[in-house]
Amino acid sequence: MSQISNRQAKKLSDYKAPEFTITDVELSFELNPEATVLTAVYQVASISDKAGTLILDGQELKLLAVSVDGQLLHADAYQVTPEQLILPGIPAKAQLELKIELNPKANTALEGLYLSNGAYCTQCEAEGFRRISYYLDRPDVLARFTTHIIADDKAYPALLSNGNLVSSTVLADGRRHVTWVDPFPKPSYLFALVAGDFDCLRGSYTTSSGREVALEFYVDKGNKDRAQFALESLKRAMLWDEQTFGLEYDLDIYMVVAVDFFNMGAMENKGLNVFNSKYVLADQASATDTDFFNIESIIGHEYFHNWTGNRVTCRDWFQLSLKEGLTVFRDQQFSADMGSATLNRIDAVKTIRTAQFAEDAGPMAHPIRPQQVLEMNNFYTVTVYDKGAEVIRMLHTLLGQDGFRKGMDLYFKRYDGQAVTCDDFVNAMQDANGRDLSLFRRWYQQSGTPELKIYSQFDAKKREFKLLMQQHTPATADQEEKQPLLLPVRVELLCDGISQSYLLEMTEAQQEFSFAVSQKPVPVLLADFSAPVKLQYQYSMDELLQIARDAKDGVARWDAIQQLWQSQVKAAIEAKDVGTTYQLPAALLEFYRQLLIQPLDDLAFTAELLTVPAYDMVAEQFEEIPVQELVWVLQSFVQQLAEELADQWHNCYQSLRIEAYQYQEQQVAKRALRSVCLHYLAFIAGKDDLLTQQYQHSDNMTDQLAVLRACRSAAHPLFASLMHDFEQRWRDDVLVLDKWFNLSASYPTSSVFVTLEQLTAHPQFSWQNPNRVRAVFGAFYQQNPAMFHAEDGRGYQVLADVVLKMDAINPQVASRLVTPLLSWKRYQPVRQQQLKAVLQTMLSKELSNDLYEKVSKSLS
Ligand code: 0A1
Ligand code: ZN
Repeated sequence: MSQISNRQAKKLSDYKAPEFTITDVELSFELNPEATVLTAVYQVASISDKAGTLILDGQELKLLAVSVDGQLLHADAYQVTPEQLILPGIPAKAQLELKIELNPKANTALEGLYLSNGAYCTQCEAEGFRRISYYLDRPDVLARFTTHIIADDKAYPALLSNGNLVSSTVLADGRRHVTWVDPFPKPSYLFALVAGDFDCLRGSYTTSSGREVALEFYVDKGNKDRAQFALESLKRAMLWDEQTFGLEYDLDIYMVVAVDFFNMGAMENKGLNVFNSKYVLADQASATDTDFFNIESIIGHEYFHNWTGNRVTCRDWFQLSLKEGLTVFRDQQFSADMGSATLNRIDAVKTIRTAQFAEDAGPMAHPIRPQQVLEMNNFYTVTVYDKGAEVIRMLHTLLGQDGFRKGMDLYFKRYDGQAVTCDDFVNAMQDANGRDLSLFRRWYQQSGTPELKIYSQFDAKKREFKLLMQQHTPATADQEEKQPLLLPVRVELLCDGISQSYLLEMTEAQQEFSFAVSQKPVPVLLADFSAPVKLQYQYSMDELLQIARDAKDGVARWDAIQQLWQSQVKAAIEAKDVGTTYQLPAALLEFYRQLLIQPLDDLAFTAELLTVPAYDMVAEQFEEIPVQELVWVLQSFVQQLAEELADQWHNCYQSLRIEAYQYQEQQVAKRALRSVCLHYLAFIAGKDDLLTQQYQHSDNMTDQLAVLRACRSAAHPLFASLMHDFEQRWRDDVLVLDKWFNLSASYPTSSVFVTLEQLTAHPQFSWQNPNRVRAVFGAFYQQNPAMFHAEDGRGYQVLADVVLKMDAINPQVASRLVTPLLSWKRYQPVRQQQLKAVLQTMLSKELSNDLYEKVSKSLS
């Protein structure tokens, strides 16, 4: 574990421009698993043109030698601390040469240079380059990089880095020496190196101005066919960015490497993306429709970073949302254009309402531009990413598509090749549109979830309909005082089957809007989820059902059903009628019955409407989460729906004809609806044949997994035997086996505690591999609320033990896993005590900065 010399948080307000910069970097790596030797040559320049002390960042490095302008320095001419190399008396212009030894094999944190199944790879964002070399490891230092890699030619035929390959020669000793030059100045976090023996899938793309770009996907041997979809996705993303934003790719080659050991989803290193293999590899037998969808979206995301992140980068890490919020927004628009805009929007809304609202309500609450950070890796959050994207979306809503595009054009014109701030971005939007966005900027500095209360009044005489709106953001752990925000509120007024749309701009704490109407309308509020807020409005059940049927906006239709379910859950809990005795309203059952008899044209949307909200969605509505009651009520609702509409589920299921698998919109939709039907059918006795039939005879992973998921949720007797079969079939394919790990860990009975022990003893499980650890323990806390919150606190203890174990191996993974333990204030007193106890024990140990920041905040 890294040694912690101090735990000083950094503050945005302390930002200072660097005193030195580095203009050119030449790195030479002689690769060796336990003793890689790096020679790093930097052209250093003082900003003030004066000699001074150069302080470089560095961690866990073995420094072998230092020279300045060709003169080898004596050890007492510089100082090495656990986190810095301090070099006094550096001339205004100097050449610095460092020799460093690295041990990639011992690197289990997967930051810096490490080995993934024998292949060398790097991860430098946010502050990983300092684990490769001493450097000005901050995003506002942009340098041109040249990279030499020297390695055994047989064992590592692929030697890759950023930019273009300029030479490749075999040395007398049989090693190969390659040289890559990246002409675009970049911060160190975008550096990458990969060396290994891969299969390579090649393609090409001709840009709008006619340049030919080589596309290369490097994957584990034997997996080339599984990369085809990712390659096609990349081409679609390249074309989309040209057509939508006029942005063209800028190098001669774009490479993607898929590795199994990776802390996150993927990384946008210039010209050399490194991907978690689960976001590259897919075929119908091994991947689900959701996997295909995620691949297209993440391939798009990393590609879009080439402009929003790489060409224009962040001045400092507090500005992370500058690139991430914007790039998530761009990938969401891309996915919407490739498929269904409504379904994509529904997915984004779910993320905000579950994970992001929970983050705002917990000890790690922060604005999309955080003000204070101890460990940067802790701020790759759903707030910075997804709420950040919502903020960009609001700008898009306020300025319109053309206005937004003008702002983007100005942003690139002004800032290409620079490291800038979120304010610079808003300035470009403001100036391009001649619009004052000062109030809007509060979204960048204020954390928390605004609550928007709306009341309506209808005056029949005046034929006037009024909406009274109040906004209030409750205090968060990081910020007491809150101010009103600029909220774009999309409204539809439904009158006689006709819908009229408006975009209201709320700027004050309280505001009134009136509309001339012929009769009392039903208001559809916050259509398209036009602002990331919690809406409160007293709808009747009839109004909600009318919205679900008649609103123009699909998101609002879906949301009406969500609200209906939320009120049913509350009613069932308040009635203390937990269990099967609570009768779902006849109108709701009838709505479902009709949908099943005559599904909407959009089958995927129909599937969404027919799905009872998940536990985490419902839980977020409660200040104190009644865990067991929620689990129980949701389960009983599913059971009741299954039984009441048994014939309809069955008939609808049977009516959806099976075709040979293709990943194609209508087919995906059909499978989604079939899976929903199947899920309910698993809760009814006598459906074993149907379940077995689908599992045995389907030609794709989506349909097979649907059976396993349904059986898991219903704790169906078939589950054990089907899971056994699945494990036998896929035991040599770790990516697929992760699905089995996931299902095993989310089985909702107390047998899961023994299962968890068996899973970690499985030959394919490895504590060093984040995918495996997340497949087991991520699934346990995210998809098994009944057992994670087991009455005796066992679930908490299991997770706490894993977090501590992981902290010594990989602090980033540990710090993500600890999240569900932090929100102890949201639970009933007994659970609060259990959670606090495990957190206190944790805090008494020597923790990484990552874990310390979160645990200490949650207990303060
Ligand atoms: N920039 C990447 C995400 C990423 C962030 C940090 C990482 O390691 C600590 C790795 C990847 C993205 O947004 O895709
Ligand atoms: Zn990103």
